[in-house]
Amino acid sequence: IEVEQRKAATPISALEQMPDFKRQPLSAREAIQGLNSTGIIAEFKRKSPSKGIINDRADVAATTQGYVQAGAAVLSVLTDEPFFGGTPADLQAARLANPSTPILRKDFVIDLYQLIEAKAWGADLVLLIASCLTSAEVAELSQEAQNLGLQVLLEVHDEDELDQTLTHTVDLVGVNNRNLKTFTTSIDTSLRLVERIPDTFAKITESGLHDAETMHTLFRAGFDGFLIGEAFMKTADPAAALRS
Ligand code: IGP
Repeated sequence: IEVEQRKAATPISALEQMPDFKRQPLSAREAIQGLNSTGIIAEFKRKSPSKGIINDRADVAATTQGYVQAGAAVLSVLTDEPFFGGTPADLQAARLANPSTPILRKDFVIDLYQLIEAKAWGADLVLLIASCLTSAEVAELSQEAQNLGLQVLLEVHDEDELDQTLTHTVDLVGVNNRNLKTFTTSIDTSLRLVERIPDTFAKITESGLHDAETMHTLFRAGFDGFLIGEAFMKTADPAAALRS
């Protein structure tokens, strides 16, 4: 519904006029798989359906800049307002504050229009969630993202989603440890699925990561990247939480 409203207010031709639409996107994949990368994708998230308000004071520019200084390889910025309290302005502010770090537009992408928005707002990659899309939609949207020069992180929760939706136009595969029905997280999901992801994709483990030991276990299991939100955002100084 909000997508329809934005479409009516801002035609594609207007998005294409925005300065960042012409920007050359950065490679999240390289940032994560590079030799000295921490592999950390640090997320800016004010609230969530599972936790309610996590942090309603943090400033997006200062927080994302702090994340980068603390070693984040990639940033993730929520742009979904109803569930996560994110806005397009958050993504644009993160872009402005961090010119050389890849940024993920974290949202429920179901439409080509949202890919064009992502590019216009300064994102380098987009999330496609297998549980929200058919395999044909994943194929089509990931191809369109690639045409725009955006990388794609495909999020899966189980073997079926992975087997049915994985396609060569995806760059990174994320295993979400959060069960969307119960909201509980278990890294067993990641440990189970990692072997099924071909090495041609960067492998990301998402959600419920709170300590270095768990990350080390997941690193040894074969993950290149770690998507972390709440563990940082629930503190008064999210970037300090990443440093420690
Ligand atoms: C981060 P956490 O538990 O560290 O805050 O999780 C991220 O994985 C989570 O925000 C997320 C998400 C999503 C949010 C994963 N997939 C899809 C919105 C939509």
